[in-house]
Amino acid sequence: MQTVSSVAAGNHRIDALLGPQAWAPGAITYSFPGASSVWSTSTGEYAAGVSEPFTGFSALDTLQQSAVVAALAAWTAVANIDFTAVADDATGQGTLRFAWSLMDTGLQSEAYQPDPLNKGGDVWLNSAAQWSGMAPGSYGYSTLLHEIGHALGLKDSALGAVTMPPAQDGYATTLMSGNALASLAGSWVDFEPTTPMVGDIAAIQHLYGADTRHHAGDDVYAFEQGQNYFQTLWDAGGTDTIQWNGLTQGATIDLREGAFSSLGKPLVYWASDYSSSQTDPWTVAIALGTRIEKAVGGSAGDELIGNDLGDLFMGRGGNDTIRGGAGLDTALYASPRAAVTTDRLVGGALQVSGPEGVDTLHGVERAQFSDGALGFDIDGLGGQAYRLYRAAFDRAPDGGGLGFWMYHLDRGFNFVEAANNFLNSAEFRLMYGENPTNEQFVRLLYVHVNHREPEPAGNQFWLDAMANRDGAFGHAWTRGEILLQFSESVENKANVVGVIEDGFDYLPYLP
Ligand SMILES: [Ca+2]
Ligand SMILES: [Ca+2]
Ligand SMILES: [Ca+2]
Repeated sequence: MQTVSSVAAGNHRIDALLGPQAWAPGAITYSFPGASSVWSTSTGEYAAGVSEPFTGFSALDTLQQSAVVAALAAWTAVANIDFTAVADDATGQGTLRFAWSLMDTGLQSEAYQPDPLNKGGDVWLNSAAQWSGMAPGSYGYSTLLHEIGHALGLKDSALGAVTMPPAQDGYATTLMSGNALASLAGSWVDFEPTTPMVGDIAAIQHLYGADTRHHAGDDVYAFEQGQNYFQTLWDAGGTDTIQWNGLTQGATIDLREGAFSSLGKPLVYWASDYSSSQTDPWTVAIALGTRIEKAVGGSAGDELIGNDLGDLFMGRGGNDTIRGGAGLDTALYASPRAAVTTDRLVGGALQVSGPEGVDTLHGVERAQFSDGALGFDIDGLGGQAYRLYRAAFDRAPDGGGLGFWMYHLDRGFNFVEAANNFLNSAEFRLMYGENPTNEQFVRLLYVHVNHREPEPAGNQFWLDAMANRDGAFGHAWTRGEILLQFSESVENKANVVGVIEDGFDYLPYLP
């Protein structure tokens, strides 16, 4: 099959995994050689009569073939690669071929990298080596993933001109590494990767493009206490959830690209000679370019970490720590609003206490309950909408109205336009009169927002701004702009903060 030269990505973690060639675009065939298979002995191909395929050749049994098909699928899931099974006999054979051979006992397996030669893409498994089955999680299965990586054009992470930085030269980054744990040369792990890992996915996508159809819908990735996991999630789109079903064991779920979550049994890493071991809780990574929108914790205390976008968090039972990061983040509760109390802690975090435990929320802007919601973003759009109500109407907002405006402001509705809507409302006209003069308008703002008569200098300032006196204000400020200035004034903020700092109630708007 035709090959193309690999082009460096300029990204060390990718380039450390690139072999010289990859397959040209198009479906890649594979086959399982048997007794009727033929092997080229032309120049550059297999040497006649010696070594593989002529020494100790045997075919894979059906169980082993199934394991190969699963391992191939693990690569097609992440990259724009399609495999087609073909017969392997005198009339033809696949580009990738999988069979047993008899090699040195020190070798587990080997593969020929992409090459226009016939043997390019051939994968040989050593029948003299130890194989503890080929189920996902076994060394046998990860060996298949590794050799298919070679057969597709990836190289060993520690060989060649560009090598993986030592801190990343382990399975957590790449199963093309010889170390299970990056800091421990030649180390082993009790449960092997079941998918290509973060670096492998980035490298194979660099060569072939990403699979943009894999799990493109809404997916729930559920993980169970007591189970082993070691994998990377590649998900092409949709609204997706990582759900931890732990009963007594807490998890960390980290929704950031490239980050690891601790889900299931910790991994046990062993030194190359099994003289020592260490455990590591980090088992499930999110591929670069994959966005998971929601984290659901288990019954115990969990840590849920968001990415830079708007995340959804459901801590469920236990005392959870939730870190929203950037974006408009929401904590979800099954409890009714009235069952929960909230308290803003020193430093700004929110403590939410109720039937689902005592949770600590950092950088989480909203909480949603079975029958209502709370806004915590007193400096964000929610707090601004709340203050606009207080400023315009001199009262606490009604939950439905506040929810309506938060919904639209969250989605980019112009704040001055929102203020104009308040000015034009029947409630405002009742308080300010149908057609107040500028002087009346400013005085009533002082009375309703600041609860006092205007001081002369301040009064004059607003009147000057509305007239753009001497051109000093850029333009004549509209009443909507003036209302917003009062709403976001230090004085109004100080008047309101005590009421809203532990969260302000609203009813989520459902368009
Ligand atoms: Ca999805
Ligand atoms: Ca909780
Ligand atoms: Ca976030």
